[in-house]
Amino acid sequence: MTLSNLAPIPELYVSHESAQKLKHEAGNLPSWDLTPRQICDLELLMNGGFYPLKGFQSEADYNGTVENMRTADGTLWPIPVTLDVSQAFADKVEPGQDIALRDQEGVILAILSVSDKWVPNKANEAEKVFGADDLAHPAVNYLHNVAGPVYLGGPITGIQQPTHYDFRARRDTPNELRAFFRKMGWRRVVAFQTRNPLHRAHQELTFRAAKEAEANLLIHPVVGMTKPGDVDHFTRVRCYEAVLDQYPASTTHLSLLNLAMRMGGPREALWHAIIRKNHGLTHFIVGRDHAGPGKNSQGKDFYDPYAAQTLVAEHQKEIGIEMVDFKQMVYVQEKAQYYPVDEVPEGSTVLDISGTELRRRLREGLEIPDWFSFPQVVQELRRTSPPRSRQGFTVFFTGLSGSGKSTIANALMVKLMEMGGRPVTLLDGDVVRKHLSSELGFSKEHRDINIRRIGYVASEITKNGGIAICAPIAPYTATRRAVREMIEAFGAFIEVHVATPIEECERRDRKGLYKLAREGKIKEFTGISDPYEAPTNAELVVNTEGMDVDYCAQQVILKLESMGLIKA
Ligand code: PPS
Repeated sequence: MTLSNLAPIPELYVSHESAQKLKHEAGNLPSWDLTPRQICDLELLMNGGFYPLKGFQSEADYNGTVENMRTADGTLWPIPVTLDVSQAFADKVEPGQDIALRDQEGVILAILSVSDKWVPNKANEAEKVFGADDLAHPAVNYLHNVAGPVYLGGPITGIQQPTHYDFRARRDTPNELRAFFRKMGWRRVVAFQTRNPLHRAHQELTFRAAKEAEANLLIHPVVGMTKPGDVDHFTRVRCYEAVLDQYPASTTHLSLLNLAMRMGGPREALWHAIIRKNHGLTHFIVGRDHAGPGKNSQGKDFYDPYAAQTLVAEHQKEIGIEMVDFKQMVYVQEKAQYYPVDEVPEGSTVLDISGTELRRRLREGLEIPDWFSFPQVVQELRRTSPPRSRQGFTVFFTGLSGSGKSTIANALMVKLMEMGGRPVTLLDGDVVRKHLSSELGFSKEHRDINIRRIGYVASEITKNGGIAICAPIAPYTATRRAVREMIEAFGAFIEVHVATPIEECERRDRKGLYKLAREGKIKEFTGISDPYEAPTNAELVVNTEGMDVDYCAQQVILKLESMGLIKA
């Protein structure tokens, strides 16, 4: 029978006095401002969640992890934990040097003694770790479009843990959880990993899993980073708290895990199991399509839905944690009860609501039945996900100079203002360059900064329930995708490709810029001496050739209506 060894796990922190001293000394070191994902990784490195790693992986450990899920000394470790940095920073640092790692406010959290610096083969990392070099996978997209080009590795000296102001009482380090289990006399505990709100099926499943394993239950949701577009963790935690009452008193605990998920399916499930072992758990629930990222660019699932269970089953002994495999629970109408899908009485009516269907009902303000979820959970979800017609959104026009973006955007703005209900802001290319980006030129780097600024402002507007209309050229696919992700975290993103052909734009030449560009007097001019990567998956394509502006704006209005964003 599996019982936990609840002795403390090694952490990477130095004593309080040494930390104070180190902090002073570290002021003179080159310092790296950690990204949100790196802060999550660092926290788990320092508090033992990633035991036995002692820092960001060296090149040899990284290679082993990528190629065969083992670090150089043979330890099972399926997901790379590396410090990606910019080329400019990498040029300033050499192996043998110490660097200070700071959070986003500039607080020094740790010192990294750099032992390795290398340029990774990202395509290979994507293929081996995530199964495909396909940008539809969020971690692959992160790897190519967010992560820096150079990796640094080396041991960490922990100075202090990252500060969290939210849900402090619900966050536990591995040693805090171990101490809690010791204090409660819990020697068999099963963890439930989740990045979604809990509904009745999950409650039923976790309750059964705990019963089967004769164990206490730890609801261990991820609050670091999850899949772009997930319900935000503030809402989720309020939902988890509401569900806690549904379990028998003092059998169940809720603790938040500041992990940055990669959505790596089977490898990620294995990683989750190791992390749970480090938190003092004896059992771990692995469900259907654990940590699955959804569909690939061909519309197929990235992973076999049961590959995660197979991989964890193969390694559970080595990790020292027992897998409890998730039987999908479905509601049987005649019995008014949940059943594992393989135990449903013959001939009965099975009811289920998929995640997509739930989101549709929330979006459209439709009924969510009591058999599906708890009233408090539905109420929380409705509070943060009002129907689409009351949410913020962004209409993002992209197209060549002179394609008609600004004209349609202006017409759209006044039509939306005429309808009323939500504040409307127009972030036109030229206007932004005057007020937000006046120091920028038209190099690739500057265009990217410009578009990201627009994306940031639009995401804030969207988050706060307004309508942002953007109309820059935005010539690069990767940057448009980054903006889409920033915005989709808060509301809808409608990309409108104003696909007026270059010949027509040049014929119009409303600002006389094409002529100057042809004469070489304006450099890096989009469509002439600089690329325009046309969108392949825009929500709407309009061509202004021979069309009047009003008609084009009307097409956008119809699109918004069909998406439920405005009411007829
Ligand atoms: S970008 O690429 O999205 O950052 O461009 P954007 O901010 O939309 O700015 C485009 C406007 O700047 C004028 N302009 C140029 N455009 C493209 N390439 C070069 N080199 C250039 N130099 C100046 C041009 O008037 C664009 O406005 P629109 O409304 O698109 O015609």
